[in-house]
Amino acid sequence: MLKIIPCPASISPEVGIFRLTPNTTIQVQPENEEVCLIGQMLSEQLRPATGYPFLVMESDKANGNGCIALMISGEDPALGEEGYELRVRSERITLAASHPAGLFHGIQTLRQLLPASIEMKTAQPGPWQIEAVTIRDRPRFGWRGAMLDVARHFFKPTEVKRFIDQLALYKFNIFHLHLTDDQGWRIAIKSWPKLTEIGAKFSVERHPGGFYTQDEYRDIVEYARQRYITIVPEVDMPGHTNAALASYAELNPSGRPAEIYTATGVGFSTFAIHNETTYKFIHDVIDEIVALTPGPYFHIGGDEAHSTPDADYTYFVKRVQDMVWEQGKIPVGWEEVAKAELLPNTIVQFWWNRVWAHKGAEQGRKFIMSPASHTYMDMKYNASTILGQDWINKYVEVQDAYQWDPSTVLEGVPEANILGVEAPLWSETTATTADLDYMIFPRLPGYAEVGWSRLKSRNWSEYKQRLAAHGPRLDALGINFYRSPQIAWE
Ligand code: NGO
Repeated sequence: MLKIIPCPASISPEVGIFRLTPNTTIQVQPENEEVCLIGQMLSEQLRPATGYPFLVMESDKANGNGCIALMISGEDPALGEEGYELRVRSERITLAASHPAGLFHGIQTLRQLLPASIEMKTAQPGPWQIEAVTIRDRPRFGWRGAMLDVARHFFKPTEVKRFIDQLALYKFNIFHLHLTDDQGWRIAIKSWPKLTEIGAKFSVERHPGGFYTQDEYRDIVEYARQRYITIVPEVDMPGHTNAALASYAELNPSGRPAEIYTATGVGFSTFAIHNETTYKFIHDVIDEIVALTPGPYFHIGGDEAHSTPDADYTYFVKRVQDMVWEQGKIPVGWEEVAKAELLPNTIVQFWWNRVWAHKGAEQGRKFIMSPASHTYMDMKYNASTILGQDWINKYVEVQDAYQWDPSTVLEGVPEANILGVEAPLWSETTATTADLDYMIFPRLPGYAEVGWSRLKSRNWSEYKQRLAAHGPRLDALGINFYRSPQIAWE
């Protein structure tokens, strides 16, 4: 059994074995810069553990022996935008896709066909061999996301990139950055500098805060883009705004600045809804972030605005979604936004409350599925998990994270209206990379499979065995994961 996560659409075993040797080269199509870059990334990926050079060579005939050939083939509707075909034979490996994203995802499969020690940073003994096989693969959903809350605890760009690498390994293509909340504002806005001078000082419990300069943010976006991951920036509003309210008096309903807040309660903050300064502010913020963000989405939050009267809330959501749309992005909001009349393109992110989510379904909107009961990576695994939360009154063990299906989460939302899956990591209780690793793994590979693999090929008792084989891989990557007793770790 091949231990690939997410499970590919089709696997056909063949006869033979391919061996990586010091002479193995990576052949890329000439004059295709993107394929060339992917070839370089593959070379860098394989070099440390093998100690082999993996020269990247341009060649238009993928028939050399002892090479890994990467190529863009013609449009193959069966592979779609992100699919790939990987052929391993004793003579060579050929990876083909209609688009570069498919090649990138195919490389992640190739990594998983090699021994776990391929992920080590220092030279390992090998041997580095792969049994012959043909894999044809493509994702079920186009939105396979994870979210990181950098507002409750700030995470440095290097820490964020580490998470992006983890997402890439499991073929995620969306990374949602929750950039602002009551406890912190994490992105520099040049026209409103106090947001970061005041609003970025702290994290929860007055732990150190921080923020991304616009260059740092741009660099994160680019790092993700090279891994075929789209950044979705979120500015949460009109609630969850205390950091902004502490920075600028004029955004408050009272006209007085709020106190800095570093506890973890929710639902107490709101922008002044009937003050034009609020909309001037939001316009500037969206404008600056949009200029740094090539991806098509902008997330307006909208959750838990318990201090905003309902009529004000719907007025606000309508105005802000219009602003996002006029500034060229597709608005996304947590399910509460469906209380308002939504633009045809506004996307609803389901997390908990079915009443509001159903309003979105009645409006025929597209959905991202993030049910807290399955996808919240800040939920405890069991009663003895030290980190994390349990407000959902349910623990989220590895099986809960894996065994659910996006198409049966919400009645009245046809599969055609489900863009996919997203797993959020809220950071009230997680302050370090080790904390993040522990809450993210080993749940994350499960979300990858929920988003990527066909329902008929998903089966918990078989998945458990594949996940068990990822233990040594996560160890090799230095990931501090939860050794769930549900899994017979290898
Ligand atoms: C809720 C809340 C967040 C919390 C999170 C904790 C949403 C969408 N709003 O999810 O502010 O951090 O729960 O689990």
